[in-house]
Amino acid sequence: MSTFKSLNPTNLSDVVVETKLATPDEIADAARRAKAAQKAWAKMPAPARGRVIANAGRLFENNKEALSKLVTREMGKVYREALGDVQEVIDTCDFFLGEGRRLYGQTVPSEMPNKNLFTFRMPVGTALIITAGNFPAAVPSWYIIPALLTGNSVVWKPSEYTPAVAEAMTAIFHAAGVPKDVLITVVAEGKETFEGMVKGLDEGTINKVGFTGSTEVGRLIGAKVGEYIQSACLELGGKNPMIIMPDADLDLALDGALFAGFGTAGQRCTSLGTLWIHDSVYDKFLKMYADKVASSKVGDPMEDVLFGPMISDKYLATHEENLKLIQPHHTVLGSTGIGRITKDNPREGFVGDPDAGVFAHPTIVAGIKKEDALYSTETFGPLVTVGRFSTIEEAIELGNDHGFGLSAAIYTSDPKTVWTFREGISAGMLSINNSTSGAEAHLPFGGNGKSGNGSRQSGIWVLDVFTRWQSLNWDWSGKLQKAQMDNEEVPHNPDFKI
Ligand code: UN1
Repeated sequence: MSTFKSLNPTNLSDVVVETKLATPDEIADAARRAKAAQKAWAKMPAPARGRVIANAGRLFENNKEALSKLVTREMGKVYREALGDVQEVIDTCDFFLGEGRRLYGQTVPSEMPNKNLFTFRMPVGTALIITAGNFPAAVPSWYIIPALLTGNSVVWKPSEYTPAVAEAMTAIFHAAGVPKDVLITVVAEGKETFEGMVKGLDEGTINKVGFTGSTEVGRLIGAKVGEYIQSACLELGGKNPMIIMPDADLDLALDGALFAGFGTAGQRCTSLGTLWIHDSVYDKFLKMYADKVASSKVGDPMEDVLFGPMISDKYLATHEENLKLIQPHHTVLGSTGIGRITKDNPREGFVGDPDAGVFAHPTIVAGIKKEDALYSTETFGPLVTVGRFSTIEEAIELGNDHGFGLSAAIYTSDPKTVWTFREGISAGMLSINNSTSGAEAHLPFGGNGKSGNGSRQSGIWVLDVFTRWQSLNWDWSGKLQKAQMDNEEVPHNPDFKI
């Protein structure tokens, strides 16, 4: 039996939990059990399922501090952000508890007399939900809550780096009244998860796959699922641009760029990728940014710091690989070193013991050009690239041309620039005078191009992920009325002129 030790990235000697890793057969078995439980769950009236979601919301609220502390302990984001991560679960419960009493279908007029048309939302069946470690509470809840509310059962495969948070969340859902087999959590590694998924697809026990993670893995999952005439809900990477126009409020932009670039140690899919600064304010704003980052506190995530450790040593290793993409024409700013923070490679003002955990220096790489590998590489760590532009059209092109399209932001005070940006930028989520990260839990969340296949989470939009439209036509005329053929024509005069 293989196991995985989930370590506290602030203090690697603290083992949060040692968890059993599921085999492909165990994943397929979980899908069979979840499938068997789904029909009875779907039979429960949607308002009653909404009550269960309401119970879950209250339990998440009552356990907010404890769960947030676990989030910080297991994945390392600062406590204030962990509270936000859990708050997003509560917000999602708040939204969907009411959806149980709506879940509207439509009544549609028929072209025939004495005939009525209707639409109904049908659950898809059993969903396999595969999520990442950076938002161990919020992002899974964006899938699990609407999937359950709409009458689906769920097999959840959380990140192997956050099994304790997953276990706590699953226990809360069960305590709220979700039957054990309607939500089954399995911790597994990527390869085994993929094999288990294929078994479930073969057996017809997995009817929807939701995946949040890298573009590379999303492509594999999307292609495989497509063979089974299914479409996956894919929330993938980003290289999110932030554009600073000459008329921007630079102090405001500074706060936005700091949080977007280094919040969650840059490990949000919505984190700032490249900061594009207009020529006229380039030197001034770059200096403001570099000074601010250099003087910000990094370290123990329970203290008042900009960011804590990386999620795990694996994420640190990827960050260190990305640092190799820095070229001689780049200028590196923002810290007293690059790479891992240690006693021998110190960060000025570090809070805590860097050697105990997996901490990385914040790094600004200025002078980025379109030809550079860093222009189009999602770095998923405390690394922000900075480049310059002279027209809004050029900035939009730079913001789009790498092919990612998740989130994008602009700082300006000119409405004309705002609308030019809105129309031209291809990302799914835009911010005006705000960070690329920090989306609210009831707006459509998702991206285009390399960031996703157009599916959207959150709010009313995710209902289309977890339900299929069923149409019904009910003829009570007592005779066969053939659509498009037996219609009554209204007499009219086509040659009429006044
Ligand atoms: C993610 O990084 O996968 O918009 C989700 C944000 C958060 C969610 C990020 N509310 O930054």
